[in-house]
Amino acid sequence: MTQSPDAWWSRAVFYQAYPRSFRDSNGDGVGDLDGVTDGLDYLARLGVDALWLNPVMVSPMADHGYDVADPRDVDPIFGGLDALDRLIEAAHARDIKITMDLVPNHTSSRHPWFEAALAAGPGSAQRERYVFREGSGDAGIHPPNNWVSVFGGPAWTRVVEPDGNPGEWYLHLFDPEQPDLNWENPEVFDDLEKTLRFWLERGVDGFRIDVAHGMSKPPGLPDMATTDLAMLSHDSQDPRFNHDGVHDIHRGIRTVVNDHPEAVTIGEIWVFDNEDFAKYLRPDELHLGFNFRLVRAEFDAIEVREAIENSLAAADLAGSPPTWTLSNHDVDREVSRYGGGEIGLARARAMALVMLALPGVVFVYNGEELGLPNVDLPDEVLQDPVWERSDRTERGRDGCRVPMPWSGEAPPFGFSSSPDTWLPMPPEWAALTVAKQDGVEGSTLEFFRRAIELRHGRTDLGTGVEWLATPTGVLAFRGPDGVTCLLNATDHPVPLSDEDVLISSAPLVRGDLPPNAAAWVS
Ligand code: TEU
Repeated sequence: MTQSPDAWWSRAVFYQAYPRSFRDSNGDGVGDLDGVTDGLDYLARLGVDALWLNPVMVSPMADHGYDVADPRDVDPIFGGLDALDRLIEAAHARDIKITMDLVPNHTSSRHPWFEAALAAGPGSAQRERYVFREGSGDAGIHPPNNWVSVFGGPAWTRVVEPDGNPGEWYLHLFDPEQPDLNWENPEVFDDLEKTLRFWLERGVDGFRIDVAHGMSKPPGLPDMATTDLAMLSHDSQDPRFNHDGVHDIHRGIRTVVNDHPEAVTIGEIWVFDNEDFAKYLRPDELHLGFNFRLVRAEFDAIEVREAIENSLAAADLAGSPPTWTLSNHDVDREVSRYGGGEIGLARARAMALVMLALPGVVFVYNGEELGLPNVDLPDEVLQDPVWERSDRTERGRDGCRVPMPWSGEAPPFGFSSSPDTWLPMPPEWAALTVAKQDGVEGSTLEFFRRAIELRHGRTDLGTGVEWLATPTGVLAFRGPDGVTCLLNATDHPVPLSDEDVLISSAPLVRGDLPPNAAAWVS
C-alpha cells in the first residue's frame, strides 16, 4: 500500500539549512533565521520545495541545538519566535514549506526537568523523566552497564546528590549535556505532544525527527556485545537503538500529526536492515525515513547500485517513497569523501545527478549546490563535542558545517558582516561563492539549478527504476518516462551514441561521457 502518493512531499526536493551556517543577518558571526529568510529568493531560484532547519529551539548549544532546554521557543541566537514566524510567512509566500528538527530522545542538561531531577534526588518523580540508575561495583563506583556514548566514552555520568555525595548515574547516548529521556514515563509523550501542536499551529509543515531509532530502551538495559564504536551498526545487535518499543512512540506522534493532514514526519533512521527500516514507515508511523545508504557508498558502480537497490527495496516494503541524501551536518562532505579536489567535485556532481534522477524525495545539504568540500580546521577552533569526548582522537563534524560563502573575495564572504564567524572560512572559497557561480555556465550552482528544474519537469518518476546492462564500472537506469541516467565510474570515456543528452555533470568529450561523470539521456 502506498501512503499518500499525491502528498506534496512525495517527490519533493528538500534543502537542509544548517541555521548557524546558512546566513547571518545580525553580524554576530552565527547564522540565524532572518538570514534564512534573506536567502529565500536564492532557494526559490534553486528550485527547492521545502526546507529542513536543524534545531533552532532554546539551547545552551553543547551540541549546537541538539541539546534543547525549551522545546517550545526559538533561541535568541537564531532570532527568537518572531524570526521563525517571519520565515514561515515569507517561505509560504514563495511556495516553500518549512520543516523543523525535533529532538525527542534527549533534552539539554539545562532543561528545567533535568535541573529538577538533580535537585529532587533518588527515587523522586522528577528522576523518573530520565534514566537514572545506581552504579555497579562497590558503592556504585562503576556505570550501571557498558554502554558507550555515540560521541565516545561511557554513556553514563555520575551525579553529586543534594547531600553532597556521589550518587546515581544518568544515561546519555550522546553528550553528558544531553540526558536521555525515559520514554516509559507518559509525561514525556504528553510534553512532546504539546511541542508538536505548538509548532504545527504556528504553521510549520512537518518535522525531521532526530534519532528516530532511539528513545525506547530494552528492559534491564542489557550490556552491549561490543563497545567498539567502529563495529557498531545501530542494528539488532546494539541494545541502545532500534528497540521495538520505539514503534509505539511513532504511532503516538503520528496520531497527533494526523490532525494536520498536510504535515510530514521524516525520521533519522540509522538502521540498515531493510525490514527493520520499513517498520518505521508503516501507515501509522513516520511518513518518510532518511535512508543513509548513499552516504555510505563509495564512488563505485557496484556500491552505488547496491545502495540504490536496497533503498528502493526498503521503501517498497514500506509502501513509502524512497529518500536520497549524499550528505548532511553529521558526515564529511561528498566532494571530500570521493577524493577531494577536482576529481572529488566531479564525482559529487555526478552523484548529484544520479540522486536527482531517482524516484522519491531528495535532500540537498546547504553548500552541496556550490560544491563545497570539507574543511580541515585547526584544533583550537573545533567545537563538536566529539573532539573532547574522543580524547581528541576524532575531529568531529565541524569540517562539514563551515558557513556558506555568498560573495566577495575574502572571508566572511558575505555570510556575515563580522569577520569573526563561528567557524573560520577558508580563503580559497573565494572561487566557490554564490556570486562567482551565479549565471556562470558550467558552475556547480547552475548545474544544480538545471538538474532540479529538469527533475521538476519530469512528471513520471515512478516508484522504481529499470536497470540497463552496462560494462563494468558503468551504471545505467531508466525511469518510466524513458529518461536514462548513466554514471561513468570507470577511468575511461564511455560512448553515448546518438542519444539526446538532457544534462551532464561534466562537458562531453567528443560525444563521450568522461570518467567521474553522469548524464541524463532520452
Ligand atoms: O544524530 C544521531 C546519530 O545517530 C548520529 O550521531 C549518527 O550516529 C552519526 O552521525 C553517524 O555518523 C543526530 C543529529 O543528526 C546529530 O547532529 C546530533 O549530534 C545527534 O543526533 C544528537 O542529537
